[in-house]
Amino acid sequence: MNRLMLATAALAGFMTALPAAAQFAKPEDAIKYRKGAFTVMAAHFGRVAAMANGKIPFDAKAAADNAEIATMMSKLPYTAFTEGTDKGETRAKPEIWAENDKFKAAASKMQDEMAKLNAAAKTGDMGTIKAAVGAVGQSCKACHDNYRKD
Ligand code: ASC
Repeated sequence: MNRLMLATAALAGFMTALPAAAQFAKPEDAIKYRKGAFTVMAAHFGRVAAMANGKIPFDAKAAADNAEIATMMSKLPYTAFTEGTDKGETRAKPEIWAENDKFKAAASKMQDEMAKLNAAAKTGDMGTIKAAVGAVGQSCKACHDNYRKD
């Protein structure tokens, strides 16, 4: 391993060990990060949902691949709801910070439903996938209703 690779690996290890707030140099960076994570998650969940709703043809491998990515993405946004990121280019409501335990529970619910969808997608069974897509959609909507400005 050359020195640059060693330095990069050391830096990557250090970065993942940092507390959440320290991952972002500025509040705008955290806002951009979480929006990006939600956007990518929605794109990949949306492909599975489109199959479940008959808008695009069912392709079991594509469903499984997209569900896997959506599941990974579902883990990312929430470290970026740090203090001071309620202002700026964001539709995040103040309730996220005022009732943070409830927000975290709602986030966790979405992550659980997404993990179930991931498992369902691996079965290749459309009925199972359809039910799981519905549950994920509900969990997305619950947070939008309570914690996102229109
Ligand atoms: C999606 C998507 C959302 C949710 C939400 C469900 O496909 O991008 O944000 O489902 O619309 O109500």
